[in-house]
Amino acid sequence: MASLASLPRSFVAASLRRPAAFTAARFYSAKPKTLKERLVEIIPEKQAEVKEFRAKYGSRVLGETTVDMAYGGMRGIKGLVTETSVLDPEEGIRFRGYTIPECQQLLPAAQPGGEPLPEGLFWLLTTGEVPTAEQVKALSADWAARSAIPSYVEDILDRCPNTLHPMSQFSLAVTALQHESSFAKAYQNGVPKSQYWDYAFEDANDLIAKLPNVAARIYRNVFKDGKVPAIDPNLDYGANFAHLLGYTDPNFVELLRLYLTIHSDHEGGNVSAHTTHLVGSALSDPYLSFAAGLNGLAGPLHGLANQEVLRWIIKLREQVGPDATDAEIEAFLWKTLKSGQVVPGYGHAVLRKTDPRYTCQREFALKHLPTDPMFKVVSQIYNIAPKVLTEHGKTKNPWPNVDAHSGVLLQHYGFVEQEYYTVLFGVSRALGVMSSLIWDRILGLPIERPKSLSTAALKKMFEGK
Ligand code: HAX
Repeated sequence: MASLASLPRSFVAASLRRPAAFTAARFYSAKPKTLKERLVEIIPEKQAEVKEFRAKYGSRVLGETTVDMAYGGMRGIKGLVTETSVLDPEEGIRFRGYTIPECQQLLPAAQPGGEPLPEGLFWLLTTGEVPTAEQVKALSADWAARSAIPSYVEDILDRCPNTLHPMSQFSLAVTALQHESSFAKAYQNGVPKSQYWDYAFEDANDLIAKLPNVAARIYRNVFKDGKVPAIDPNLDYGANFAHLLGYTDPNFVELLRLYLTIHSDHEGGNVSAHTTHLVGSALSDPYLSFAAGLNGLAGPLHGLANQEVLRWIIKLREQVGPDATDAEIEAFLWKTLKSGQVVPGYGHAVLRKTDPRYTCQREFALKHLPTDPMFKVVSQIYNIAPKVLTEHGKTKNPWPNVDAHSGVLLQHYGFVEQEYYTVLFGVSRALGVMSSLIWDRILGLPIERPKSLSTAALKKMFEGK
């Protein structure tokens, strides 16, 4: 065993600041804790915290619900608990309390100063703690070891017509993977409720690990020659996914790591997160729950907006030429609005400022592709669209969201197949919704069943008839 004197001073100082159990583990074992081992330590404390909080404040009022809220997509109703992230209308997302720039600083990267590894973000979302580089490396290896998909799933994908949208193929394959669910099997075997989280954890990690193989097979089948290379057990998740898709440029790999990190989680009320949580509340296993969430992500007002943005920009360039002036872009924005369509990539149900996920992608573009002609158009739109949308006077938020920028980065590296973009979003979204689902089962959250009313019932409440 190492003596205190033989250890580097920084390690000793850091160890002394850590809780006793953690410090002891670092001393007596050379092996860092796995994600599951750390989670096992955290769970009793968090369960007790929630129990105590509910006992004290369980009957307190969170807010009021108006008739307009009930008709208006439940906007602003506080009726969900999601532990992994919170969205502030002005500031944007915080993952377990950390902003995106903070995550870029704190989470382990593949190289110094590089983009965060999505495995690190999953660790953070699941435990609330920033992992060490060693812990993330072990998680990368664990996911690589779990990554194989059964041949019947490959067959299902290989039989899909190329014209079936990649998101439909994705959802189909995830539903078929349900055959592998350890949660579903454990439930059938009568496992007690206190152990549900363990099986949900295993399914969540298996599912996330298998997604690059599923997603790359769809990409290769629909757009390339159908051949998918093998996972490299020495690569991290983002690098492996890029390799499976067929992209080797190190800057593309960095982009994918950033992409997978920032699209992961956006608190609990968005369609994909809420759907996954809702379906999971019926104790449908993580595969079925996530497939449901993917079907919501595939809507044009949600994740499909990234495909729509690039389509819209290409249409703009086709109509006004590659060097559109500001006036031409403004006219195209008005034309879109006057024809009753939305401007894709702009507006948000919660945000009231530029989405920090947009800003960090813009920073990536300024660093790596400042002269890309499509980036120039995206920047021009950013200067013009908020003014036009404000004048139009409908949207509560005239600023860009995450989807306004992602496509232009991908196309720079030759990834031009827009219909596939939402699949990339879906792979990332799994990190957020799966960590949330694990916590749903840890906290023993019940089946979700809000109260609905008819217009007749509402009228009776207020008009007495
Ligand atoms: N262009 C034109 N009109 C817009 C608009 C936009 N970008 N954003 C909102 N509006 C309109 C709405 O359609 C609505 O019109 P009606 O009253 O006629 O129904 C009105 O402005 C008020 O809407 P809101 O309260 O500001 O926005 P919502 O919370 O209802 O909707 C949306 C939020 C994101 C769905 C909306 O802004 C939108 O459709 N944006 C374009 C699509 C898009 O970019 N979606 C991705 C959002 C981020 C995300 O989930 N990514 O996955």
